[in-house]
Order: sequence, then structure tokens, then C-alpha cells
Amino acid sequence: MVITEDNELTLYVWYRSSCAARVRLALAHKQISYRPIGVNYHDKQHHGDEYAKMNPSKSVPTLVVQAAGRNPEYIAQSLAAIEYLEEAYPDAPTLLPPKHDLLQRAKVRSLAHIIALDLQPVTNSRVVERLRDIGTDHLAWSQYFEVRAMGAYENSIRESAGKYSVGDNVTMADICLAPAVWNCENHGVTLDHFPTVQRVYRNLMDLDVFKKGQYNAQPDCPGEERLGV
Ligand SMILES: N[C@@H](CCC(=O)N[C@@H](CS)C(=O)NCC(=O)O)C(=O)O
Repeated sequence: MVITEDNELTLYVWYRSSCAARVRLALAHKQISYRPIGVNYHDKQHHGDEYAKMNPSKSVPTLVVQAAGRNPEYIAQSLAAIEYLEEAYPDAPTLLPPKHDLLQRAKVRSLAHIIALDLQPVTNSRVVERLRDIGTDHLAWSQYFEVRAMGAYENSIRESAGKYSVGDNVTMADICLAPAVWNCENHGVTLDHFPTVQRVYRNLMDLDVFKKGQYNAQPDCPGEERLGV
């Protein structure tokens, strides 16, 4: 597909999905317009055959890229979607350090992976639901892995963080971190033992992109939970 900023973008989301939040935050940071479509998670719409044609893993998010006169293309992994946006919109605000700064780019990706590859897969709802089915304390399970991941993140940035996780610009690492902290908050895991993460998180939450990207600021968030951000 020819890469063009004229592509129309659609993002399939669920308001409480941390993976969907990453792409939502990336789009907002880059000021790229798109159409959000809420997936009905409780009805397991994302497990249906129609959705699976776009996202064979049956998970959210899915970024749909529609170029004029072509068939839509589906990006069914959040990090791949963010990297696509990074490459397809080179003039938009970036989420990675400059191209020549290979080690800093690797640092950002490593932090993103602590959240997206080490933490999220073991606390994903399909895992938690299975644990509940077999009578395991699923909350304690999630808390355990969240504390581990926040510890790894803290130790990775303690000496090197700037205003944000890597330096003073928001990166893909921060985009992954904030939704993971929202999940920690929902599970009663505090950041008291992770002071650098806590400071970075507070700086992120001062930004409009993160305030407006919160779970309870989304249009598909039920009324009783919704914030007026
Ligand atoms: N590696 C995927 C993970 C996607 C994922 O697991 N999404 C979760 C929400 S954060 C989901 O849809 N879970 C529903 C399920 O597993 O049935 C990504 O980064 O996009």
C-alpha cells in the first residue's frame, strides 16, 4: 500500500482496554484524526466471526487503514499500529527519539515491551476469566504481575528518566505506561514504591492528551463511570 496521510483511519476500541488506549493516545499525541468504533466487550462482539476477519486474535484494538480506491488494511496489534503511525505520518509529533539515536530508541521500545509484552499478556481479560473459571484469585494474580512490571519499569528509568520515561518528550513508552497505571489503580496497586514511575505518571496526567485519553473520558464509557474531561 502507498503510504499517504490521506488514508482514512478507524480504530476499534473498548474504553477500558489498555491496548486500545495506547493507540488512542498515540493518535491524539500525533493529532491524527480517526473514527473510533466501540466494540461491545460485554457481549463479546470482539470474539465474533465478523470482527475476527479484521483481528484474528479477537482482541482490541484494530486500526483500519482505508486508502481511496483500495481495500481496507487491518493492523491488529497495538505496537505495530503505533509504529505504523510513526512511519506513515513523519511530520506529526513523534513518539520515538531521533532516528540516529538508536540506543535511546531501543530504550523506549524496551520500556514499552515491559508493559505490552511482559505485563499485559498475563493480565489480559481472557487470562483473568480463565483463572476465575478455575477458582484462582485473579485479582491477586494481576496485582502480583503489576507490582513486578512496575518494579522493572522503575529500575529501568530511575537513573535516566527526564520529565517523562525517556527524556523530556513523550514517547511510546509513556503511551504504554499510563494505561498500565490506570489498571494498577483499578486493582488497588499503588505507585508508592515506584517514585520515578509516580513522578513521570503525574507529569503525563498533566497533559491534555492523557487526561482526555483516560478510560472514563471515552464515548463508549457507561454514563455512571464517565468523567467530564
Ligand atoms: N498484543 C495485543 C493484545 C491485545 C489485547 O489482548 N487486547 C485486550 C484488551 S487490552 C483484549 O482485547 N482482550 C480480550 C480478550 O483477550 O478476549 C495488542 O497489543 O494489541
